[in-house]
Amino acid sequence: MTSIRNIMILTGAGVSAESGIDTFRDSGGLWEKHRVEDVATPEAFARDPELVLRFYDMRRAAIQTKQPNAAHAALARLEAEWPERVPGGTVTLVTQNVDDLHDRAGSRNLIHMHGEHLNAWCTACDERVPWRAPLLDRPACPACGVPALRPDIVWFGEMPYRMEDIYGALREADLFVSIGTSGAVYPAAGLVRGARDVGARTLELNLEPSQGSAWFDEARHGPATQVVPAWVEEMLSGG
Ligand code: BJW
Repeated sequence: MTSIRNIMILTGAGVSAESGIDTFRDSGGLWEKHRVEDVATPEAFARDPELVLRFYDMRRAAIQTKQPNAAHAALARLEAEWPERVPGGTVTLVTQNVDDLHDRAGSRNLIHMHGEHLNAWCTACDERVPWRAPLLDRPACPACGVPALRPDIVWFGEMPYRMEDIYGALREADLFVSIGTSGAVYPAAGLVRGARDVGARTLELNLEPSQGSAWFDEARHGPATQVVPAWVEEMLSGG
């Protein structure tokens, strides 16, 4: 454990499940109720913008009623306290989640690789603006005045955000931890192999084995609100 200095953590929908936010691929998850091709591609938005905007307006409103859970809190605590345990050590949190629960729990070295529900992106002037209200009524962009705002969400076929920063942090990582993700969506699902290539240890914390489980040195299975705080406590106590 003492040889670990830099930690990279990848989170997915499972970390927010116990806050009451639907996952995508579990039974009862979002993709059982909505076809991916109808709501999460640029082609879907071009074909039926009202359907897509309504889907995201509903989810943007819903996340504002949810609260961070013990797993989000534990990861924020790890980021704050890790440099006291290992001087110069860093914790980089990369989330696929588009909710703001890591932000609200206090994580700061945080990358939202698939975008954020609480931003809107203007396709006319390319500005990203904080946004909490519906988009269905096509409001004007506060920056340029054109009614061309879309959800600031990375849809299938679009490039995830800040990949250079993510690969940069991965190259420096001594430990890679994947939490609450099915390992079904790339390039996020490939990060564990990148971590192995640079010699980092790899750990999966998930409710059940993910699609990429075989790539991890170690896996611990259970609800995020239990396994994540327990792991963080272990790291900070030097276990
Ligand atoms: C718990 C729990 C609890 C439950 N405690 N755990 C063929 C092969 C390979 C790749 C491709 C391919 N065809 C197309 C592609 C590329 C495509 C892709 O990966 N497709 C796959 C489906 C095959 N990827 C893309 O298009 C991406 N862009 C891209 O590749 O650009 C080119 C590029 C090239 C080179 C470098 C870089 C880029 C973009 C992907 C965008 C994904 N967007 C979404 C939708 C966002 C919109 C929205 O929110 O509506 O992001 S998809 C959706 O899946 C969302 C999530 O972030 C993402 C990952 O899901 P996640 O988080 O893993 O959730 P689940 O539900 O799958 O899993 C939850 C897990 O939690 C489960 O394991 C549970 O067991 C567990 N769990 N409760 C702990 N209490």
